[in-house]
Amino acid sequence: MNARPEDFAARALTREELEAHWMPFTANRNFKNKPRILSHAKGVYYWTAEGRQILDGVAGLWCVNAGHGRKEISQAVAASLEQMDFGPPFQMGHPQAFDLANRIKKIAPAGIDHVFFVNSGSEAVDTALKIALQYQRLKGEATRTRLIGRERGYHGVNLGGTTLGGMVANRKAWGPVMVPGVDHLPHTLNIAKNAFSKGMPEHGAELANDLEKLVGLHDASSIAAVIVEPVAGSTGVIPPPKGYLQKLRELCTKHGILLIFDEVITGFGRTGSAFAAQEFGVTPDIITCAKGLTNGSVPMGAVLVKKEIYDAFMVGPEAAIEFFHGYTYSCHPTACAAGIATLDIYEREGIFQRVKEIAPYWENAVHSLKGLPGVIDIRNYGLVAGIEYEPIAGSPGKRGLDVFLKGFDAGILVRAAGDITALSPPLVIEKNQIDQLIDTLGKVIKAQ
Ligand code: PXG
Ligand code: PLP
Repeated sequence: MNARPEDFAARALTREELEAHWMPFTANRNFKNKPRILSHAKGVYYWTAEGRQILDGVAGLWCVNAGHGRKEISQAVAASLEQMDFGPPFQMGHPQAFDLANRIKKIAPAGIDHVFFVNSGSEAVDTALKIALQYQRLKGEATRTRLIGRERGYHGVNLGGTTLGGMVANRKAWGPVMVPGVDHLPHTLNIAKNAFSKGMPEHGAELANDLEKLVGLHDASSIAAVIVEPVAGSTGVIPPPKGYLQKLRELCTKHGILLIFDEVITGFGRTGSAFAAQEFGVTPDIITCAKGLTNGSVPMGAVLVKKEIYDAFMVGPEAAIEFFHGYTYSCHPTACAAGIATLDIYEREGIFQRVKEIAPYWENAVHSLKGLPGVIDIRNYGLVAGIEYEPIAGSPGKRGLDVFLKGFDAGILVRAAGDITALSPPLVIEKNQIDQLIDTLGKVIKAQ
């Protein structure tokens, strides 16, 4: 008999049953002593195994942009699985992959028109780095091997992304296998100058000039690419200072350095445009994306590149493979079907435009938390926000974690990034649901 959602919810898992699954990015022992098990989801809500309704303030993990339980997606996935469960992606093709690539091209910034499929944001990042390095070689600039990230960046967990990221806990254990020749720009968070900015902060554009310093130190001829998140997400929601991304673009162009925007979180409407590149009017050479591409339903990521980059690879004997890279599950038909159905929803429901319309309401709602005990900054853009707390002396991160845990008990799902609460609800959230999220969060913060 087929399992129904209720069957999963029907009984609590024993401590022993919880043991075999080594949970990712989780305090395993703590979790298994007091598990938080979700059983089903619809719209902007989850339900726990015990039947409690939880308002999803983070779109799952920044990915369920069109809301949960979209039938159009599950039906497309089921039909695709029945038609063809798997198709080899190397030297073979299937229509959905080409269809989805064209659909993405349609909403991508002008000039970014080729798509390489992967299965996650982490794979997208490491693939983008390989593309950047080989592109420089193909252009006769093989000395350009150095890669530049930014402090407080998050670029996934594969080796390239781990090295380029700027979070010490994600890096320190793996020093010997980190990729060589990586440097970092300074991050742009400046609470002293920019606290409680609405949207893009005023101060900090000049921090892009640190790229000149790195060029002065290493020489432009050694640098292949710079990768940044247009809005840093995982490390606590850091919108770019006004003019910063433009300056970074100018410097990259001036020095022949590729600019990669990691849009794993900002892609597919989070900022109010399809991509943050369009929202901020800055076109990178490469975009990495994932998450919202399939509304989180089936794992998939993609690397989008400019025509010049794709064209640079299309040289040599026609029968020769141009890029020795790819995954067994690149452009998996099930994921492609989910992606096409998802982009259909975004287009049909005008979801990116909707973000623009509701963003002012969101901004006012999140900034209403100003003045609550311990709140030292509130940052927002599109449908994302970060609320930062004064750390408890001697216990950094405790306040952020407590808000997450107590929020869950109070019926909201938020994300803790150290002493910052990150919010990124499904893009279909209604005003009354924003009120519910912010009212509950406010009560939790007050009770700290
Ligand atoms: N780049 C960026 C900018 C991301 O936000 C990745 C790459 C990696 O994607 P995958 O699909 O490999 O996870 C991400 C993912 C958090 C959190 O706590 C954020 C992510 C992942 C896990 C936790 O905010 N973003
Ligand atoms: N390890 C082994 C032994 C493999 O055969 C393969 C793929 O064929 C991989 C790893 C890579 O797996 P994937 O293509 O799913 O990333």
